[in-house]
Amino acid sequence: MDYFLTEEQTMIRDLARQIAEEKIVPVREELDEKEEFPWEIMKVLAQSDLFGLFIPEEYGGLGKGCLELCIAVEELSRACLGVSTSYAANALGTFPILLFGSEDQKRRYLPDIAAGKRLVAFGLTEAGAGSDAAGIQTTARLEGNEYMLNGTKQWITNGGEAEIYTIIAISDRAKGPRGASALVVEKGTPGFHFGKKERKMGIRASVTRELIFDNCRVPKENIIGKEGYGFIVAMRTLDSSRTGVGAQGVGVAQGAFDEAVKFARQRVQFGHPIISFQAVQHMLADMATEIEAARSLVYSVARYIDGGARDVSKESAIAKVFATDVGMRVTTNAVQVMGGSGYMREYPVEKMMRDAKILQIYEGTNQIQRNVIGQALIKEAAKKK
Ligand code: COS
Repeated sequence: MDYFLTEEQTMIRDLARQIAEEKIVPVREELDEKEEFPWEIMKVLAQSDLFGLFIPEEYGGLGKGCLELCIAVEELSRACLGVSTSYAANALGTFPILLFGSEDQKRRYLPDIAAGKRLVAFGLTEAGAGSDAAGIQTTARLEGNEYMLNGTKQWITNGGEAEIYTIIAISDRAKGPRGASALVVEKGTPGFHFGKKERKMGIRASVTRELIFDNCRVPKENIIGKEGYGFIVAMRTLDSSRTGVGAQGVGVAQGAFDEAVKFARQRVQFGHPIISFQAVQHMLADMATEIEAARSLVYSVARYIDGGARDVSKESAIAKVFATDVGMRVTTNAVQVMGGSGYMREYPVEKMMRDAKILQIYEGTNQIQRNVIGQALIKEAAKKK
């Protein structure tokens, strides 16, 4: 379907697609097997200016929006979700600075991020605070001109590889969610260490580590927004990034669908290619329908965000939940169409199905997304009364 992309958006799509096909597809299996961070590909993305897509021109970026970011993420996800996660998590970590950072922080960090010189990670989740994000225990206590950071962040994408970390911590426990603050912490700050690298079901090219803060002193000027703004910073960040997770769902679904069609045309059973059987055609038809519906939704929400909509919690949750459920269903059905071959590691759909599962879990589980949508519906209904 033609989404009437502008000439620039089409160029971004073609560029990301070319990188995906030429640089990612040939190495994705090896990256997955070795659980290796894709530094070489990150360098290519940096040289192609893709890290600067969503960063304003005044800070060295291309000044594009959510739609362009979604298009790039979708294309990379078509080839490898592990690589696209490393790329998209960089945007997730940057949003706090972009949305709430001071002019000084933007000048200090955004040009390097746009150039792909320094990678970013977002640190909210802890062992006891996943869905219950307000339950974080990491503390940031103001002592003179510094915040003293103590605690451990868990399952942080790009942990260890990134140079810049946007961390949510409690600065005043008595105030509940309003007592959280967001801080920029740089790699190398004394008292900031990395814990174990996690071994995952999928997205193995991306790295997931613990961040450990042990009396880590962070300059007071590294606070993002104001003290007490941390929870809002985190929630607004997730509102901005969840559409991109939806784009990952569209991309991985498209990648798996393409493989299933190619296979179904070649695989002969009962004397005919299996694509000639109605049972297989119907599965492919459902997959194609779902992918197009998910893409339409993700692009529409991205355009809504780029159009300047203020509160996008509900819409970004809708895009995330639908498109990532499609990602899981389509990759699973691609394995089904390909039967025993689909289950074997010599075909990429086995990895795509393993990879897709995380999309229903990270950046807020799909159950939490439904809570967010439900809460928004209650608020809207109350306003109408
Ligand atoms: N934008 C701005 N403010 C928001 C917000 C948003 N999207 N969502 C919530 N808030 C505000 C609320 O208005 C409330 O403020 P007040 O106390 O001033 O009214 C405060 O934040 C707490 O909100 P709420 O009571 O809804 O919080 P809960 O403890 O019930 O937690 C959240 C609900 C939103 C945290 C949960 O639904 C959620 O999204 N969890 C998933 C977290 C996540 O994505 N984890 C992945 C980590 S990063 S990969």
